[in-house]
Amino acid sequence: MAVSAYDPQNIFAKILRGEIPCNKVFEDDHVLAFHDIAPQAPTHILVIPKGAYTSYDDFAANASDAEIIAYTRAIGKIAAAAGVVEDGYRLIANTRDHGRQDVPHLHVHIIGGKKLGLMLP
Ligand code: IU
Repeated sequence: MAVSAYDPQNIFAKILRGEIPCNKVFEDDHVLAFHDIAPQAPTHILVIPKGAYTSYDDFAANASDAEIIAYTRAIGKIAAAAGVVEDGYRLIANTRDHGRQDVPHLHVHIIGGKKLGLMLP
């Protein structure tokens, strides 16, 4: 499937450019993480790569190994720093239309801090 073009006006692109503020949790050369504006649980953090990737499939196909390693490691480090590792948490990457992705810049949700509901399709 062709990857849809990246929209540089999406809200996370604006956050990355500093045009819109965020409640930052973590940042390095490749990754930014911030608290979700509408948290669904006591811990609800969004982790995004700094590169212009619409979705996970785009990232997996087109990101460099360094970006992929940095992103993967950051998600684990951020979950640990948020204190959710011992009790457990959920990683979600809503993807494209059927996956109900609202913001077309790859983001992984780290959700935890309470016993979560079962996920239904
Ligand atoms: P989704 O996976 O694309 O559906 O999730 C988008 C998330 O981005 C959603 O949980 C929103 O609450 C969140 N969000 C945000 O944190 N800050 C914003 O300015 C906007 C959305 I717009």
